[in-house]
Amino acid sequence: MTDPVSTPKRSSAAGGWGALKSCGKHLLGSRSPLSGARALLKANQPDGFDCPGCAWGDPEHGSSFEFCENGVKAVSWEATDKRTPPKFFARHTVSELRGWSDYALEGEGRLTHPMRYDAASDRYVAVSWDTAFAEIGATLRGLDHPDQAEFYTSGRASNEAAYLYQLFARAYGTNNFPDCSNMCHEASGIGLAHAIGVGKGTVLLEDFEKADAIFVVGQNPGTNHPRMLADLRKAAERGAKVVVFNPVRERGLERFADPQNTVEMLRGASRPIASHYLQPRLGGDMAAFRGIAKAVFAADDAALAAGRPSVLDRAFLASHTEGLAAYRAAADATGWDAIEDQSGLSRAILEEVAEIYITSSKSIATWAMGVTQHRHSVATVREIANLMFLRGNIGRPGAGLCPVRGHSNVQGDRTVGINEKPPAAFLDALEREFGFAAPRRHGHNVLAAIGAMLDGTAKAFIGLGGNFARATPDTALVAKALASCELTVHIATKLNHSHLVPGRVGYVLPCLGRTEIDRNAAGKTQIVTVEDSMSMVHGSGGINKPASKELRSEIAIIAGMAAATVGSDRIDWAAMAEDYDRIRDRIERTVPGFAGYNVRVRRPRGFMLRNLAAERVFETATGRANFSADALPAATEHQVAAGADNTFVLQTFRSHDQYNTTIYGLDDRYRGVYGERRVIFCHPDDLVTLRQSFGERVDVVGLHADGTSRIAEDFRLVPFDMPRGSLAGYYPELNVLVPLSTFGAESDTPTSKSVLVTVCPRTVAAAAA
Ligand SMILES: Nc1nc2c(c(=O)[nH]1)N[C@H]1C(S)=C(S)[C@@H](COP(=O)(O)OP(=O)(O)OC[C@H]3O[C@@H](n4cnc5c(=O)[nH]c(N)nc54)[C@H](O)[C@@H]3O)O[C@H]1N2
Ligand SMILES: Nc1nc2c(c(=O)[nH]1)N[C@H]1C(S)=C(S)[C@@H](COP(=O)(O)OP(=O)(O)OC[C@H]3O[C@@H](n4cnc5c(=O)[nH]c(N)nc54)[C@H](O)[C@@H]3O)O[C@H]1N2
Ligand SMILES: [Mo]
Repeated sequence: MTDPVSTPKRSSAAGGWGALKSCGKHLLGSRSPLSGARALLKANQPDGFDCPGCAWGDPEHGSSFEFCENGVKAVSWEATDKRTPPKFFARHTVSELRGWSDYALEGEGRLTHPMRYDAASDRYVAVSWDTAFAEIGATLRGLDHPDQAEFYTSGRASNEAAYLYQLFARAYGTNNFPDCSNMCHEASGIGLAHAIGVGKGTVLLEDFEKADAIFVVGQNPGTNHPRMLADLRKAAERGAKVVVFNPVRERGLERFADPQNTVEMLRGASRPIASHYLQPRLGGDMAAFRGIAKAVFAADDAALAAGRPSVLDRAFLASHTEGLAAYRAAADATGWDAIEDQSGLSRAILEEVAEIYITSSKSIATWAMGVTQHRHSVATVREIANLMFLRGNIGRPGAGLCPVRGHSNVQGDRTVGINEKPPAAFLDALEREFGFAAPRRHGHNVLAAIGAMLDGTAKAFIGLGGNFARATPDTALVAKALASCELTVHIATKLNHSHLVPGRVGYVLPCLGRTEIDRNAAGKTQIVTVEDSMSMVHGSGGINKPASKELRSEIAIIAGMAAATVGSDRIDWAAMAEDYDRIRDRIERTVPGFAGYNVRVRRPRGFMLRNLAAERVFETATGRANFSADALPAATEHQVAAGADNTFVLQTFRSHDQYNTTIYGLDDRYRGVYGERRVIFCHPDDLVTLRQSFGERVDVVGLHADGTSRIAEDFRLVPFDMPRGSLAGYYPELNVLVPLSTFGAESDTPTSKSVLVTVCPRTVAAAAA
């Protein structure tokens, strides 16, 4: 007999005392309670630094300290007083460190010295900055062609660092810019560019104060954008409807206790957030939104037949959009059976949501990785936009589209030129400004870069932050790709697995973090700037003493490599590194929207990059907002899995104690998991069957038939409120199952939220391996 299945004990509401307690623990655990706490008081303040946690906007930017548990973790993780000095590397070979967990590696603390890999001893050994720059420059210059180098960016880099980085790579001669955004919101950027002419959202924070309905699709803000919860909660309190689409019942979207509200904290009270919680099947959102649109069209037909006013915004549709008729035809052609089967949601509930949409005068749709990491993500983003267009929910107060970004400056990095397909106008501007011939060939994104390293056409990998080897699919193949390079360079704050697969020449270069004071040679402190999800650009200046005297800013490191690679005749790299105002002047002259950059960024809230779509000016090919009329996918992975025995679709998501590949702790409090990460969530009925067949711990085996076998070993099954036939577990441990061979149409984003798998008993998979 197996135990009766009960869902695990979860904390009763998101936020609240659990969050405060957890903060204390993380501050103490970081062994830096004082500088950590001091740093926190300066997070997202006008004279402080931008929180390295997430990209949610900051309200008054300065009126009150915005409390955020996961912001605390991000800040204290960086402000730790633990160090990973050269003597650490002397004690451990790289092969040995490869056996450590991500958690253990970063747990050693901040990197302190530039390190070079020594193959003979299999150890990293300290070197001088000059030696590092000279060898990196010589190796890059020695390649047959600049396109043999890949310049990766993780979205934490400031505007100034990112701009200098793209300038370096382009002056060297390539547009190879694989970017974390390729694995993240790429589908939002592409889908929105087609739909509204700009790959960014159209709402401001204040719009959340005005909306009557907010659709929150495929995201878990309780963990990943905690400050967003406060805005959702205020909206819910005003009576706005918050309609959630998430296969998994996430605690943070159900109830939230605001740690800033003293009365609420003392009473132990919490507030409901979601008025409606819909649990679509994985990849079922496009079908769900198509169903809602169908119901809106039906309501409109009925209104017109009865002589009532149209429920659509006819004036907006006529003057500002293109393709309504084709979209209507596509909606008519999509049957309810297909919609119900693919979404897993009933027609009745979708009609109810349509009614909410129709009765709301202002609606916002927000989304994140649950939407963007499927094959049909671009089509899904466009379907969300379609629905919003129907009632003119764009470009007016309280209404609009809001992709909620991941890394704190991933949006800004794209704005200032981290783009493997740069617009010609930007390259023209660079050429005018700097007087070199910018490369015109489009470059590599993440998947193309991995392919090029694997087949030997790429020979150098430079990483501006991030953890490429662990964030990407097919972990073993990517490790092989990196290790086969002539040159690997990682600019980083802490040690991670990407550093442990060095190329023939391998460097790890330690940099200042955002919380640290950045002084130039003359002793003047420097600020950098970032852009949040609402296109607000503001300054960020660190306040902590640097973790080591040897650290340099990302900007100084890029300038050092650039000078050693392309020389300083045309571009005075050192001068820009000496005074970041000079970089901002260059950005102002080459990127639209930055007029008066150095003045405006020193104002308390910074400034907003004008987003024309938010003013109903659509810079698309048609000059209008474009409907799309895509058919639903023939079958989602969920539908494929449903037709076969012991076949599931797996999504990989984040626990409450992690920041991407950085693991802060082993708990996932809101989901009731403590002290472990090797868990697979499944529906309680699926759990009963699986447990009877295989026992408590299982292996998970990939089913994408592309010639690569994939096994994730030794996971504990945990019952959870989610659809049957789907599984969920943590990234990056499960990236061994995510195939390089499946990716989003147009976006090339790995399908991290729909991986076909089967479950095996521990022994069978181990024997097969
Ligand atoms: N503390 C913390 N903050 C972070 C991060 C972090 O790791 N830790 N990461 C940052 C980054 S880079 C990013 S991109 C964001 C990520 O923010 P999220 O997108 O919230 O990240 P995930 O944990 O991947 O959560 C995806 C959510 O989508 C749901 N989901 C999965 N598949 C589907 C689907 O098919 N349909 C629907 N409707 N829902 C689905 C999952 O159940 C889960 O709740 O957060 C940023 N902020
Ligand atoms: N299976 C699966 N895979 C995914 C995802 C998923 O949901 N599922 N999500 C994807 C998403 S949304 C993203 S954005 C990517 C993230 O991919 P990345 O951005 O590559 O990964 P991170 O884990 O954010 O990078 C962490 C490392 O950054 C370095 N670092 C931290 N702070 C700084 C700094 O200030 N400067 C510098 N130079 N380095 C710093 C540290 O060394 C740390 O080890 O992963 C993607 N991969
Ligand atoms: Mo992301």
